[in-house]
Amino acid sequence: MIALITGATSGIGRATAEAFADLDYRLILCGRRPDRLAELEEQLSLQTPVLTLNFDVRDYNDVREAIESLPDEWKAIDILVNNAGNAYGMSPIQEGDPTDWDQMIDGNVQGLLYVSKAVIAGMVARKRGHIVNLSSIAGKQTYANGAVYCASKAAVEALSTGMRLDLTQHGIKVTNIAPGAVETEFSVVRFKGDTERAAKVYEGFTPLTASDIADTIVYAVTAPAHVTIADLTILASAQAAATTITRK
Ligand code: 8X3
Repeated sequence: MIALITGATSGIGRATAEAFADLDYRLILCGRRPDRLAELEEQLSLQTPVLTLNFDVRDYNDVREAIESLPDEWKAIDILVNNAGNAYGMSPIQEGDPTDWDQMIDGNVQGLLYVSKAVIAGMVARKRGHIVNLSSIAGKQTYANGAVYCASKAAVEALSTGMRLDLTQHGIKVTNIAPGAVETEFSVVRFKGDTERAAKVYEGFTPLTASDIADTIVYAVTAPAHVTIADLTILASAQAAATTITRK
């Protein structure tokens, strides 16, 4: 199996890379931070063949060139994990900063589309493949001060459904994964480096970990051929809904 993971250098992407290495999948790890990619390659290539691609999912030419540059023995991608994405800023819509909005819409929506476009053609030709899109509980429930992030993840939900409608007939499975509160760099990025504010998000309850989500991705991609795990929502046990969390 060959798996390509975007946003592989941290959080859910990294945990998924580690879990896939345990399954002996060959890994194409994509990210924007070359030093982190190199470090991860060094770690995981002890277990399995690893190839790294350094590009920004928001630039279609970069994405296309990177995927086209794959050596022949790496071209037949079986699994695409569209994990790259972020939340940037959190404020009422009237105070939102359009450059923050661009980060979210360009990364979470356009980026996912660009990478998918570059990978799907080969999957269709081979009549096999599995696309895993990382959505969020935010794609199912809009919350105050998060309109644009929630909109970007609602778009991911629609794209997962739309991809499944278009690609099932070509032998391609599509899985939508919607995590709730996962403690990663997510909130530090959302709050632009304010680690105190970020820590508060996970205070008083046990949040999910990146590897909890990687486990669900493994479950989806190892399901029998006749089974598609179409849509999974994973919440912390203390979390009843996007913003309803029981804290001690
Ligand atoms: C991240 C989870 O709770 O901020 O996608 O919507 S949340």
